[in-house]
Amino acid sequence: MSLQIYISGKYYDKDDAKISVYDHGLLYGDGIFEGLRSYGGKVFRLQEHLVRLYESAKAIWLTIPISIEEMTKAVNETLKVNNLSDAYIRLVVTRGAGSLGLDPNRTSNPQVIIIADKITLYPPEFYEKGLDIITASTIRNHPAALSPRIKSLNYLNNILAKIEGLRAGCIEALMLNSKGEVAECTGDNIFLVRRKELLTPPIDAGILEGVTREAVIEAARAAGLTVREIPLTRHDVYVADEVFLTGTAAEVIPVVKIDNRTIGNGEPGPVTRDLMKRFRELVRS
Ligand code: PXG
Repeated sequence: MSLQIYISGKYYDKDDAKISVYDHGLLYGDGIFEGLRSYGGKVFRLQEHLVRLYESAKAIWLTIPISIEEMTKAVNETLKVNNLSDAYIRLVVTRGAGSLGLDPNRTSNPQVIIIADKITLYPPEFYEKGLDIITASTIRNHPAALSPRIKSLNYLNNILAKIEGLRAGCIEALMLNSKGEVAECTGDNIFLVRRKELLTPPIDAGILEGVTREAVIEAARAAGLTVREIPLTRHDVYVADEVFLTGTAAEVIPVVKIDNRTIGNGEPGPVTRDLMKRFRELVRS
């Protein structure tokens, strides 16, 4: 049986899962999404992801046609229908099909799409040796233009930075905000370790409030580490003892080089390794 895709209450074979070319999600990137993961059949922090989804919807004046409880059921059911236990889940809510023109009042029926597929992981050597990344010249969206807290279908800001990274041979790229402060990577949040303290940019640096970021902050505090959410500069990154990234896809991944500068001694550090281990235990618990 081919992969079953959920679209607004019905399941379709992967090849038959289709959305109108008049959907404003396609025409204007007018919609929102979430990327989730399940481990052993259980979706990690499903409620947190769904709260963020419904808040993103509210921020763009989009009413999701089903309740958060119905969405919870639909996500779990999509996993079951596809017999998946360790999976990547992509949830998309579009504004729906309408006439041409920006006006969302001319659309009807927002579409809810749930794709549950096999997860493709980064090669293990990235976790063992650490990533080499660059700072992109593309700055993160200004929060007053399009808040990075909204996980919208407008991901071109991140894609442009990702292309800069890829063209430099890196799978991730660091993005700064309009003040020149460190914001986040294209699909991951960033943490520094400095003198046994964990430092990460605050939400008002213009970043996505990552679910993995929150889980790592909790795990670090439970392990007795001090965690501070403070504005950071590239200087802070370059002189850090350790750097790592967090995200649903990457989990916790060390960074050992940024802009051709070696971080710490050039190897994943002890705090990063410990948090990688704690995170793996957390998602399996
Ligand atoms: N910053 C940005 C800009 C992101 O898009 C994160 C940080 C990490 O957030 P979470 O909640 O995942 O810890 C993200 C997450 C995909 C995909 O398919 C993208 C993300 C997550 C999962 C899948 O591109 N972005």
